[in-house]
Amino acid sequence: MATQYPESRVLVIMTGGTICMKSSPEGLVPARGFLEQGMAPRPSFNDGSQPDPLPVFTSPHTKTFLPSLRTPPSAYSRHIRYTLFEFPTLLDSSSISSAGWSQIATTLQSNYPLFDGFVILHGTDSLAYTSSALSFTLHDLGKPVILTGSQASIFALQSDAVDNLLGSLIIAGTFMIPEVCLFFHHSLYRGNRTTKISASSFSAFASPNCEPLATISASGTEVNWSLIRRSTSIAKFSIQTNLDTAHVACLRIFPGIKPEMLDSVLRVPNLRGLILETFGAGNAPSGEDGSMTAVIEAAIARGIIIVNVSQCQTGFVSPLYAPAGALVKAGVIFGHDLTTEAALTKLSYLLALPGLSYGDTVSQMQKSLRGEMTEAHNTVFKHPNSEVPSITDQQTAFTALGYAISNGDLETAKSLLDGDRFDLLHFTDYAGNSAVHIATVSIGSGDGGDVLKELLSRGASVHVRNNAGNSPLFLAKKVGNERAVGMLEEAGAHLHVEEVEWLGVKSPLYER
Ligand code: ASN
Repeated sequence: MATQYPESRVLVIMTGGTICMKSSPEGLVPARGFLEQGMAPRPSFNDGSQPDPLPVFTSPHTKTFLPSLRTPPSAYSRHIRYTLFEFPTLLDSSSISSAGWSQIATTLQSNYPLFDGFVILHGTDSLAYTSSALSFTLHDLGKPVILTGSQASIFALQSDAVDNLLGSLIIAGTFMIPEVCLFFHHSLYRGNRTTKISASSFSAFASPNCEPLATISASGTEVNWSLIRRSTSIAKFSIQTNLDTAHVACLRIFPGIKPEMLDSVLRVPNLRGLILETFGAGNAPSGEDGSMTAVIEAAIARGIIIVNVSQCQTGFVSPLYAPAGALVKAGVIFGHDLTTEAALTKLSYLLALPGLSYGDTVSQMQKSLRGEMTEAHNTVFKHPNSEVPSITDQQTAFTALGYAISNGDLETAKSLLDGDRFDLLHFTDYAGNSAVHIATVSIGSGDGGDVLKELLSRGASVHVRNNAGNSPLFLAKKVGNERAVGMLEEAGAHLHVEEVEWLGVKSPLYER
């Protein structure tokens, strides 16, 4: 059925969790048939238009066509067209492992050019771990990846499943937030900042040291664009699989802990790293005559990386008190405000990176790689005179940017982008054209390409489509601007499925 609104394509990946569970004699277990039984019968997930099946790679070399559905138009005048790929084995998320994270990452990589955004359905028990792990695993991500689940099954009479899933679908198909996020109970969080705080409340997750990236209310979705991170390296999306969770451990310090207990964990054969959950601002007992500290020093001398994170939810670890100072002297890395989930998965990720030396691992551990920790210089930009720039101000600034881009005036473009209009990178004109669209059609053989390069190196998205559904790459190909085509492809751009048809390009990705 033809529709007057554009559509975004979203792939929903089902890994299991309560959201799809049904009762069994053993208790709740994951059940198959989520799209047909859980989504298709609900009008908010299905406008009744019966769209064609969509191609999905169920493994890197196996493409199948899976049934698709379309939501009614959202408040953003857009349908979300989606399909759902159920993993062959559905898990209670307490059984997730590094292999499961690799399976998710590989599925995202194979299907990356086919969809505008991704929603991963997952149990809540280990959701914060998986969200953290994926944030490191996915390199140069340019599209939204949103993890969600629910506290009650979608088949239960009273459940949070519909709200969590619908909110995730709409955000993934509407806003170009190129991060691994966790959406729960009306809030979108940076995945690697989250932790599960309730075993039963619908408000099950918190992000204690980072504000939500977006919130949904009756007045719509408010995105906090100043917090959104964008990859600023001009590179294509790639993945790192097989995180080394087998050689890291986590230990919570408690009053009365004995040095032998710590020592026996640190002597697990082939252990490479330990996350030490300490008291308050990073303190641990030094033991009688420094016996605890001696155990730690000896382990570090054997090449084990020990990371200090706080048992407290907010604040950060620092060598303010003498016990924490002793840990610094012993060579323990201070994880600032990392959650345990982020610290554990980050260390597992770094240990899996090929060719990373011990020194590099230690130094990467202390840097923010994906916004997982607050760095001193990581402050959110706020203009002193204007709390939030008004829409008219932004439009004026964006128009000025458009002129600068059209004239190939790099200096003016830079000064506008440097100013207080940080979100000019995601702003669009009345036709939905972003700065990258404008640069793409403006650059010639002269120095105009510098402006496009500048935008890309500031993290401007190559995947945003204008109101006509066109990506910057499509425009560049249409006008035969080879220079722009090259630059955009280098930054990971690809044609959207409908653009392939319009241009008459042959692509094995989309053919049956
Ligand atoms: N045990 C479930 C899981 O994590 C909990 C949930 O999804 N609410 O798979």
